[in-house]
Amino acid sequence: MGLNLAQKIISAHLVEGEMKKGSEIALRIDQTLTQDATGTMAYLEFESMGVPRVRTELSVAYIDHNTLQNGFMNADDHNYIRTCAKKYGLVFSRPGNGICHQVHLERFGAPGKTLIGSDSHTPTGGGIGMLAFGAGGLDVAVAMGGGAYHITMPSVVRVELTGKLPDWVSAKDVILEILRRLSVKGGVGKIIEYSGEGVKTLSVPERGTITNMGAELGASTSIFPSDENTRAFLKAQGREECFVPLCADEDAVYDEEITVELDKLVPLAACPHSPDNVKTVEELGGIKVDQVCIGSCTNSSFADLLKVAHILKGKTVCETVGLSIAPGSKQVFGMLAGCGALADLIQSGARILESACGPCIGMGQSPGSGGVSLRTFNRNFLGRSGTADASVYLVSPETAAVSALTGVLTDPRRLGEMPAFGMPGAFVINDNMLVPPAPPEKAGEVEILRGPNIKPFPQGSPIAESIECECILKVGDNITTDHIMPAGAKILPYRSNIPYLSRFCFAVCDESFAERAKEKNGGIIVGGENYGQGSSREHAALVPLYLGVKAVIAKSFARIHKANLINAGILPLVFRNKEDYEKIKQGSRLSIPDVKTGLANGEFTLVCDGENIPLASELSAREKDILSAGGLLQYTKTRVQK
Ligand code: MIC
Ligand code: SF4
Repeated sequence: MGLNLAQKIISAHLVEGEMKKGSEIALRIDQTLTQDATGTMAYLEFESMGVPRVRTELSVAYIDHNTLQNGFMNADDHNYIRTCAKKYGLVFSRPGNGICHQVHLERFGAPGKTLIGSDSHTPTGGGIGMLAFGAGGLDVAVAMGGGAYHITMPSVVRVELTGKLPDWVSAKDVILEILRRLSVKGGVGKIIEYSGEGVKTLSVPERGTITNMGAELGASTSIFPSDENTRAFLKAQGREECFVPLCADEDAVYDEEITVELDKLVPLAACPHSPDNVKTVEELGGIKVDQVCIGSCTNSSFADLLKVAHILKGKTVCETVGLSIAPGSKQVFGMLAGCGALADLIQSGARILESACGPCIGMGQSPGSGGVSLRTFNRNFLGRSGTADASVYLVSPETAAVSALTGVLTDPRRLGEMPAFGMPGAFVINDNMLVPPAPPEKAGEVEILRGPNIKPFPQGSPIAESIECECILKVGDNITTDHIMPAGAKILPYRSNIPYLSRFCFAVCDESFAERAKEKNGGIIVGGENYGQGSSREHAALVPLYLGVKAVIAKSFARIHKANLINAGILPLVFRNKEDYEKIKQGSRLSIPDVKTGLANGEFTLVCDGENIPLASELSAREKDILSAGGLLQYTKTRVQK
């Protein structure tokens, strides 16, 4: 029986376990990446492990999220990460060099390699045939130290692409269509593997758009084969030597199969406030638009922005619309300038932002109150734009650009025939913003700079015999880590200061949560389905830990957040009978007697206001040991001591 592509890369990197769906496997990790909003914590954790140098083939530290520098905090964090990179053996991508996923695809991604990154959109690397996972900072720290990455062996879904995209319909519409069909929970526990004739019609950056937003499906990762288009991209990036052809065996077996007919697709939009709330641009009609933002790790490649420049050339942005554009990398930015397209963007009235995440994570460009914002990004969660009552629609760059001109949501197909926007034969290569690490013999001389914004992080304690507390918060389905630990310009600068961050925990759902949690000395949180979807930020576990949260009981969990809870030493428990969710109220008195036995056999009894509710834990033997020890750091330290 043949192997699919995901299985081939997994088997080449398997260090523990069996490639059996649902069982825990450990993978050797070739490359890691961090960004600055999760990176400070990851390097603090790496330092506390006491490993002198990274042990991967390549580790890169990017600065792309917190670039507003509104106060000393961001710059302090940059300096901390820069000096850590120098000392511990990482490449440092300076602020201004671009968004981690875009730059990684351009300069480092290589087919067949494994990559983990402290950012949920790390699967962008699947566009170049890597097996790339988003992970919590601590998992990345362990991988930097040479440790394996543990996951539950996912099932593999084959998405067969047939035909070719019509004019003005693009890669964004492909992934929006898949989100429409599968929902934000549809990819949980799965790897999405693309194949079929349609694959050949998509370039690596287009594939990257699709694998990037596989994160919104909740998928473990997404991957494309490595073929002649991959070779052409690597060659144009001056890295043809990294090319290896890779695809599934002819008789490969998949757990599920779906087909997407590219030629039948139309321009789509994800409506507020979820990436799977997808409708056609046509059926939505001419909604009035106040703002358009183009960029992010989903849609900011050179080809994307060339199309935008072509649409805007010689025209003026509608007078009631604010258009901002952030090129994905210095390479993209520089090439737009070189070919004159940047001048077309500027002349149209677009406001050009630096190459960074920017508005995607609420760092500026918040829409006005009640505003409608069209964005080429990947997430439109409530409040993420920085304006609580804004309506954010996720669209392709083509739809965004034409709508910026008309002032209403507009179908780009009205532009008529589309000129060819081929990939350049050669990208302009200038790696001067990638700083190499100090050679090992000089590493001792590098001083780590720690500004006052960098505070120690909370650490878990060995599992308690029993838990007695209150249900301090009850929330519904699909709670994102943006709800648990919001980002945005006011909060993001404090990512290395957990005590300060804790004031904003769950503020989107309940402004009094943090105060209450402190007053009551923590407690238990109750959630619905897919609890913790979205961003990989481990702050969504570390901050609740700091506030005294002992356990989260949910109908189901999102993968990365569940791992982060375990790593922090917080028990993730699920209802045996989902209807029991209704029995618990915020403020209910809860107790879990005999936690240790529960952990050992996976069965817990929750006593809620006198009634017994059966709970379960879905944990591997290793995860149980981590929770017993009080988190991954304690677990790793005791293993090292032994
Ligand atoms: C995001 O898109 O939400 C982020 C900001 O990139 C996060 C990481 C973070 O919270 O720092 C992610 O996707 O993991
Ligand atoms: Fe940055 Fe947005 Fe991509 Fe997250 S989703 S890495 S914030 S551009």
